[in-house]
Amino acid sequence: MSSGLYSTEKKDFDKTLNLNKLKPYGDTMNDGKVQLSFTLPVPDNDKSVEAAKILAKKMGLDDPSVAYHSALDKSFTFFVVYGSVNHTIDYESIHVEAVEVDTMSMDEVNDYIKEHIKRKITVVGASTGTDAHTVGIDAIMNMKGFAGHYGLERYEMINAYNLGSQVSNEEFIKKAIELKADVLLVSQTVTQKNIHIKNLTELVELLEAEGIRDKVILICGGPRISHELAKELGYDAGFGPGKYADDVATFAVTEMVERNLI
Ligand code: B12
Repeated sequence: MSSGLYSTEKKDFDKTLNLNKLKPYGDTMNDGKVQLSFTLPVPDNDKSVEAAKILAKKMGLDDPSVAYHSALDKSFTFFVVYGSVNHTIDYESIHVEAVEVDTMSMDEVNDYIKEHIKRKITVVGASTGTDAHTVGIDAIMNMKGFAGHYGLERYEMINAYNLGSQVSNEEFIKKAIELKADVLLVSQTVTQKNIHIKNLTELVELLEAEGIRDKVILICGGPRISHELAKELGYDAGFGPGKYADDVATFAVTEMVERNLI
């Protein structure tokens, strides 16, 4: 059937993908459709629904519609709003500094170490400073791994030491020296008041003062860590969500060989 109510022809729809003016895709190109959710600290009523729409318009949404609203208690309301974003992005002009390695599998990393480094390497990791979050560093290091990626403890050619959380920078460095670490992994989750910047910077300064900064591969990671930020702070690499032990191991071993730290 080519016409009528159930026609599948969509001749009138915009199909132009313009990467200089990129917009969200709902169900046709350039429709700009998005969904957002938020809470307003006011009661759930007609006035607050209107307030949610006005807010959405101010955020750049055309034709916002409140698809869902629900009282969280007497004076807080949760909203789900749909609309079409009127902003566009010049996708072509975006430059992201990213770790550029072709990730090897666990077996390939082990073989690479055997062939190029010819000894087991030592990796020491921790969630440092006052940060109590362990799940990120565990995802990278624990034997059982995370999301289908085995952690570094399972790698035959890696001696992996996970020191846990709330490890001071001084303690971390002491342990790194004692274990003759080749690679240091630092996890930072809490970013309130830029505590992660302060803590990560202090670690670099202490490593420099000890004269060992250039003798180790220094990597940080966490939900708000990018490679770009890590480089700015004096780290060799930074990894955020969606990165796993194999990504980190590949970077670390190839960097060791490149810098002749073998
Ligand atoms: C679980 C959790 C806790 C648990 C932690 C338990 C534990 N043993 O870890 C507990 C209850 C203790 C906790 C406490 C707090 N938490 Co909390 N917590 C969370 C929660 C729900 C999940 C975090 C998590 O486990 N993610 C899963 C892991 C796998 O993801 P990930 O860390 O991003 O790791 C991946 C990558 O980032 C990367 N990665 C991470 N680390 C590293 C390191 C290296 C070297 C590399 C290469 C890669 C890498 O690899 C991982 C896999 O891809 C988040 C909210 C959320 N949904 O994310 C809040 C959250 C992180 N917590 C938060 C806060 C504020 C706190 C507290 C300060 C609350 C309080 N006022 O007391 C305290 C912190 C106290 C302290 N001193 O640190 C905020 C942080 C806000 C901010 N940006 O600063 C969040 C975002 C909640 C929120 N929305 O407000 N928390």
